[in-house]
Amino acid sequence: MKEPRAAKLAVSRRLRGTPYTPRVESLGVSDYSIVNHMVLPKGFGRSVEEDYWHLKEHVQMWDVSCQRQVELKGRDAAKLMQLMTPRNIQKTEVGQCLYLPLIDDEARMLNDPVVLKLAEDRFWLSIADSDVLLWAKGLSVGMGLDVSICEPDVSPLAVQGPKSEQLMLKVFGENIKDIAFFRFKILEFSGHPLVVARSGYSRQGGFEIYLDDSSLGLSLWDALWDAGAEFNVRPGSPNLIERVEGGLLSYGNEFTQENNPLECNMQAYCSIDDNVDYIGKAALKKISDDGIKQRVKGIVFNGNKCPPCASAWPVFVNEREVGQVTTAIWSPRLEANVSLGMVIRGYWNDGQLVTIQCADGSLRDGVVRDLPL
Ligand code: THG
Repeated sequence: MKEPRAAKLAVSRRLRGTPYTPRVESLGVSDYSIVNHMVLPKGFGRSVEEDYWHLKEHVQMWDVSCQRQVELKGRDAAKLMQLMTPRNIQKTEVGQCLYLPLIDDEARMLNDPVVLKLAEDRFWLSIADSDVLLWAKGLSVGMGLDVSICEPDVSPLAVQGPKSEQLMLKVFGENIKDIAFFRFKILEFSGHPLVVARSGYSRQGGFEIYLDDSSLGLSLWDALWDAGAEFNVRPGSPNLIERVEGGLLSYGNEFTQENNPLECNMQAYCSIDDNVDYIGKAALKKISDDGIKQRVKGIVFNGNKCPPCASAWPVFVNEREVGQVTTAIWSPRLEANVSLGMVIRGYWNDGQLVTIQCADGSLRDGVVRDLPL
């Protein structure tokens, strides 16, 4: 498949806006992506490098409403949740967030959501870019489960960066300090209870506010924005340089439905030899017994700033193709190009020398690295 070239997206109701869209637009959003049929603001007229340094020093507000929730609620909610993932969720507590793979009967990756356990019988799957709702409904109907499944009106707003806690303290009070990493609490905003988690798609620390009433979107944005003025708050988005350096993978980029969770470095989230049962377990056990043939690694490579990676670039060792780069960008901190990609067995060790062929045809010397970079 060939990547599309730069043309404007024709917008329509089908490409959904978010509760924060009016503010994002008045702050000068310059680039959108589409995730889960919803806009994801990606740029505000500044370079990715400038946004990167700002994110590592200050605090940013990200409209990540496109991390839509799939809600499972009812007597069989926990049963369905466990059927969908190889991660053992039996000991998960209410108030916990869990990053986990969703796989199909062939142990292929369907999504990698952050799951929130809201109650013993209620879960939110905060999804990456694939239609999990349809899969969950199909399973529920086909298996006759007692669970209701919907996409609720919930739009996460991320506050990320080293000054995020100071900012959040001003809006939500001292309770913010009691939220541990990958835990959430219900905190009040304007008399309205909101789920607030210490999580997010960066390695700089931060929070995600799960706004469950779109009509409060602008007042929530404004309260955070006003509180953030003294911390140099800016609008932002998941930052490509920071994400690659941090080894945060993206469904549809680093891995797709072609891959299994072991190839995606998710072995810690795969229960294979105990008695947890889930769809795809036999297939995953076979893959594990046979050994995987490739896995996601970091690759750092030379040369000037590489072009954007909108299609997979081949990776070679002595003329043999040993993998592909799926995301690549110049890192101003490492003063080298950093990338993520699949590398085949025998060539995936830290320190392996490789050659990358970029979209512009240039050949670059590189080295395979363990993540994070
Ligand atoms: N936040 C929420 N939903 C999301 C994302 C998010 N859905 C889509 C996408 N991002 C999912 N991808 C990731 C990848 C990594 C992490 C979170 C979401 C992450 N991982 C930590 C790690 O790898 O160290 C923690 C894992 C753990 O302790 O379980 O944070 O960003 N709401």
